[in-house]
Amino acid sequence: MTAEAVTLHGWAAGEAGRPASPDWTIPQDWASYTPEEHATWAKLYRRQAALLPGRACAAFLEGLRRLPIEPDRIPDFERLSEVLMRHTGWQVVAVPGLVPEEVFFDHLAHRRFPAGRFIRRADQLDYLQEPDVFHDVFGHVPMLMHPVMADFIQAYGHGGLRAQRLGALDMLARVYWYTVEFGLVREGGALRILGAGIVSSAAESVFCLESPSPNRVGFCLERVMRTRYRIDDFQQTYFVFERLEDLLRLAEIDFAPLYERVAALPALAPDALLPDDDVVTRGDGRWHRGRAAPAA
Ligand code: HBI
Ligand code: FE
Repeated sequence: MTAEAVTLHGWAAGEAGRPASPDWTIPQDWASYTPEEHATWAKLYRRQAALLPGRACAAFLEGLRRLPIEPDRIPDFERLSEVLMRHTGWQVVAVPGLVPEEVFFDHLAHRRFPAGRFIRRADQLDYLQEPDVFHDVFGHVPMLMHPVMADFIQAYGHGGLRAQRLGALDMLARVYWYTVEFGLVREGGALRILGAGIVSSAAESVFCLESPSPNRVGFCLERVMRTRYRIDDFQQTYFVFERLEDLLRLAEIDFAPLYERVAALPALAPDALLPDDDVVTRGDGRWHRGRAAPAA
């Protein structure tokens, strides 16, 4: 595993290997999933369906309800794409797993969400290194039914291509991480889950909202650009949006001058709190104590 192979999610490009086509898409070949694979989906689905009402944000629950994402079988990407296309103009395309960054960004910029075709093994329900169909489809796709997320993720695709040219991908990746993957949002005064990395994880769905351990801090763009993150464990800090629409305001900002400013400042540890932070809850750090590990 080379340093370049380690990406945003901390996933290494696996032996899934070579692209079948220049954009790395492959046929989903829905008919060839085995009963065991559908059973793994069913287990994961049921576990999350029990946890998420009252924890996930309304946009996620609504998207999940309106899409052909069912308890007992892995979704068919063509059926998903038909519904998504009608609502927000997105499609879901199958890829073997992680794809190179420019391929990933190019898909997003064209409103195509690349989703892992494979599903984790039954003995890997809680942790895996590459994004599979459960993380990608259950975690990300429902949010693509919401116009704000639909536009934000496309803007992230454009922003990714630009950040690559500016040598600022690490800073942009932190924004994606703390929003699309691990963001929280306030709804009716209570905190709710926004991020796909959380809604696709049983343990983190509870930890992020209920544990006294992590910090929860109001979202601030430059602050987040400086903040390293955990790829191997629960987050030590979650950033909170006051409303989902604030996400889209980010897409209107020119990041280039921010990259210059932030690059001159020291990066922050995943558990750092600053005097200017809008602290929602100050964590006691109990979970991570004695679990030190590298952070991206
Ligand atoms: N590929 N399939 C897939 N899914 C991702 O989330 C992904 C990727 N390649 C690159 C990548 N993410 C990140 O490195 C960027 O978002 C920074
Ligand atoms: Fe993801």
